[in-house]
Amino acid sequence: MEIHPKGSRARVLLSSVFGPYAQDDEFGSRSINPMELYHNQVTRAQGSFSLRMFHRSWGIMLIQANISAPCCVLDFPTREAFARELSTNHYDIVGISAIIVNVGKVREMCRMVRRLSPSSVIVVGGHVAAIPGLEAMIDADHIVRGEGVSWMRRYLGEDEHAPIRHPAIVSGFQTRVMGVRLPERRGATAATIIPSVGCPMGCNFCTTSAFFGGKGKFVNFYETGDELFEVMCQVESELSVQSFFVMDENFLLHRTRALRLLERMKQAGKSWALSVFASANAIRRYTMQELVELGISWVWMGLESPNSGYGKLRGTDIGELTRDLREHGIRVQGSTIIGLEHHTPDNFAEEIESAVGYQTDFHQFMLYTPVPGTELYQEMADQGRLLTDVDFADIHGQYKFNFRHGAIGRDDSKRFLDWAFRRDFERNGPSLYRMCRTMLQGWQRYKDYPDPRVRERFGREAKKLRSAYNAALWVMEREFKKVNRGVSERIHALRREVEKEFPVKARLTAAVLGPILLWSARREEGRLAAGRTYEPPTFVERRNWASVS
Ligand code: B12
Ligand code: SF4
Repeated sequence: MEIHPKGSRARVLLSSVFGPYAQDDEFGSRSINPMELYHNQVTRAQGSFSLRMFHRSWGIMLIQANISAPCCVLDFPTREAFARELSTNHYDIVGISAIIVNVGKVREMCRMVRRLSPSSVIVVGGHVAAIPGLEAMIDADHIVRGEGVSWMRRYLGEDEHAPIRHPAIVSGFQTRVMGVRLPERRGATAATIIPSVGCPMGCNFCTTSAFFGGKGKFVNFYETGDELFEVMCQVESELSVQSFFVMDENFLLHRTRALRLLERMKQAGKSWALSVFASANAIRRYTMQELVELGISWVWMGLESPNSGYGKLRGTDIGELTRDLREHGIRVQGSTIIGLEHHTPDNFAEEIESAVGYQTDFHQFMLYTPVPGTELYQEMADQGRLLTDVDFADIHGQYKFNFRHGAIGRDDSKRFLDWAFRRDFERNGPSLYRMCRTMLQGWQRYKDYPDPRVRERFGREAKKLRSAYNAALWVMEREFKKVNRGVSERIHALRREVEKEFPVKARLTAAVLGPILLWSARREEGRLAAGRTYEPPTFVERRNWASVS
């Protein structure tokens, strides 16, 4: 492979695509597609109770931490900030990171680089690279498919097999709920850890699996539980955290690594909490005791319909599994796909009712979407079912089908999707309430557990439950009377139980903080109704910069 003539002395800019994001514009921003994980695709129908926060662009942070060239990461720039960076600093390489929906922005950014920094080499990476024929759509010098750290190291003439240095990443920031922006105390937010990319299960629609090699393939940054443990200790001390957002598509699938991590955690007395993504078949390979002792406190899992035939669900009673997890204090984020091949207008409501019936703490709904690069995309293309006039900016699973479904029309796909979100909210209540319910179950079950690490973890959660969360329950109970009286009564019962567990503190906070939160939640409802949106701030981070002459 070609190496940049300046090697490690080349100056590198790594940028995410420009905002603002939560608006409709000609570059592909969509108001329906804000830069907020939960509000975008999980809690978006939950009004002021929606959990809102931003996440940094971890791919370019990881690349920056693993090259020795002087490198600037520009995250969430505006077009003006991107132009300013290009004009005020000389860059030999400009790397742009994007996903498919943002291809229009990549095109514009390449154009800007050619104009403002004509001698820069343009490298485009991330999921956008999966678009067939991308070379003809954008003016870039290199389009990188798959893992980027090793590519960039090779391009700079560095050792691509050197150990991966993990950056200290605070997983989310500017969190707000019920109109209140949560204080950003050091150590209060989980750190992101990225053990691998890709997933060997290779479900036909899965874009992350396909991008990193497909079925049977993935890239491990940390092979063993020992390596992972060391990295987590390093990040723990850098950020003073005890909880981790583990960004691995199927963390529990790597059982030997996970169990070795557990061993090391036990030896060192680590009371860590882990939020993970895992498929049902992977979760089933652990006992509840193992999961709890490993600190699994939140799990994101696919709940594709039992009639869909995906291997990861085979032999699993999803209702029982999700209930079990919650009863052991593990919050469950379910993910349901709308518009699978067997869905019809006749069976759709029943399928959603059964998914909603799992009562997971969070529930993501996504349209079945053939995304470029996946097996499903190829199948649909071969069958002539892809709709060719859909803008890439609208292919993300939260708008309308980009293919011809056998029984459901395009406009109906959107209606069904919106209905699923609404139904989940109305039937189960705000996710914030459901989370509190699971946390209480965990506390009640494990407060006297023999392993002090486990007691300590549930104790930390209980602290939140008896303070701000109980005040939030007080508000939700009131506000939900208008939506579903039955749910409001369930919230009331939960609040009573919390107050029985923590009689003084919980009652006091509900009485003092409750009315303030109620006021702020109502104010937020007003703002949202008036069209208020939220955008992440721009980050500029330079590394190895002092060595630049
Ligand atoms: C965190 C996250 C977000 C964050 C935003 C992060 C950000 N700052 O942009 C939030 C929550 C806001 C978000 C939003 C959305 N997301 Co998102 N997100 C993720 C998630 C969970 C993790 C990304 C990550 O950091 N991975 C770990 C890093 C290490 O991997 P990576 O980013 O792929 O980077 C590696 C390579 O791609 C490559 N690389 C990346 N950039 C570059 C740049 C250069 C120059 C080079 C050489 C290489 C390179 O090297 C990196 C290291 O190997 C992924 C799922 C996943 N498992 O990756 C989905 C994912 C990226 N999101 C996706 C989607 C569709 C969306 C949304 C449209 C929401 C939706 N409807 O689903 C919105 C779009 C928002 C917007 N307006 O742009 C899809 C992308 C699909 C696709 N094929 O394009 C993914 C893959 C989820 C999925 N399986 O469907 N997302
Ligand atoms: S199990 Fe999940 S992450 Fe793995 S391929 Fe299937 S959908 Fe993708």
